[in-house]
Amino acid sequence: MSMNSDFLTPPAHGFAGFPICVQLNNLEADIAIIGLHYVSPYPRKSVASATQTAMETAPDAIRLQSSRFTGYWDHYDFDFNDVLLADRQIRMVDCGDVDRKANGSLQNPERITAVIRTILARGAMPVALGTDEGGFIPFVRAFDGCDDLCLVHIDAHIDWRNELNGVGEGYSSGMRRASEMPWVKAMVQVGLRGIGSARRQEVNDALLFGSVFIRAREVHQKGIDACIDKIPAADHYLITIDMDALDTAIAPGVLFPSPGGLSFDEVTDLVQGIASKGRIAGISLFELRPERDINGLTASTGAQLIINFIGTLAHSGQIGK
Ligand SMILES: [Mn+2]
Repeated sequence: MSMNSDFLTPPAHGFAGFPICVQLNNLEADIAIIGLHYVSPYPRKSVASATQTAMETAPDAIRLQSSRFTGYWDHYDFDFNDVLLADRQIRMVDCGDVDRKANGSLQNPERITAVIRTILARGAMPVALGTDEGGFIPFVRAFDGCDDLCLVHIDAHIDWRNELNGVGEGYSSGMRRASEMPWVKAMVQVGLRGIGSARRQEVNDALLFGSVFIRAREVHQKGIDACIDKIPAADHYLITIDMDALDTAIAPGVLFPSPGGLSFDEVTDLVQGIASKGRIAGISLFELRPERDINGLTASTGAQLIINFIGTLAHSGQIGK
C-alpha cells in the first residue's frame, strides 16, 4: 500500500510540539505518534459512534493537552527525579492521523495495519492514540514480525467476547482476536473491576488461553511489584491502555466509567516494571471520549501517560543514544 499520505492527515499541532511527518517512506524516528480513527461496526446506533461526529477527536484532544509540554524535553521530571529524557538524543515525530477525514464508515483495518507495519519497518516505535478500542485489532495485526510478544492490556474489562451483536471486530473483542494471532504468545490484563461484557464463558476462555488477570483491587492491596512478578517473561511487550482502567477521578471521559480504578502512579510504575523485564514494542491508548471529558482532564492524563512512557523508555535505555 502506498504511504504517500493518501490517508494520513497532518494534525494542526504535533503531539507536544513534535515535528510532523506524514510521508512514512521518509520516517526517521525513535517515537512515532499516530492517531487512529476507527469505529466498532456494531449494528445498533451505539454510544461509540458519537465520536465520529464529535467536534474534537481523541488524538487531537490528547495533542491539545500535550501542548504545554512543548520544549520541556530537557526539563527536570520529578517522576524520574532526573531530566525527562535522561540526556539522551531521541527523535520524536507525529505522523498524523489515519483516515481523519473519513465520513460515515470508519472500518479501516487494512489501512491501520499497513501504516503501523510501515512505522515498524522504518525502525520507529508506534505510539497510537485512538478512540474506539476496536482499532486495537488491526494495530496488533501489524506486529506479526515480532516473535514472542506478550500483550499488556490495561483496562477495567477483559474484551474477550467472540462477538457482540454479531460483530467480531468491535471494542468488546480485542483481546479475543489478539489471542488468535500466532505471534501473541502471552497476555496479562491489569485493572479489571466491575461489570463489563464478559460472562463466565469469556473468563474461562481467557484463562484457558493463559491470560494472567490482575484485578484493580489486587494492585491496590498488594502493590505494583507483586503484580509485575506475575507478568510472563517475554522478549517483547506490547502495551495497550483503555482509559477506563484509570480511576474515574482522573479519567472521567470514557464510555463506561467505574470507580476503584488504577492511579496514575500505579500505571506508570507498571510500565516501568515492564520496561525492566523486556523490550517494549509499542503502545496504544484508546477509549478517550472527548465529548464526555471534563475540562480535558482525561486527555491530560492520557498525554502525561505518553510523556511518562517516553521518559521510561529513555531511562531504561530502550530508545535513543
Ligand atoms: Mn474498558
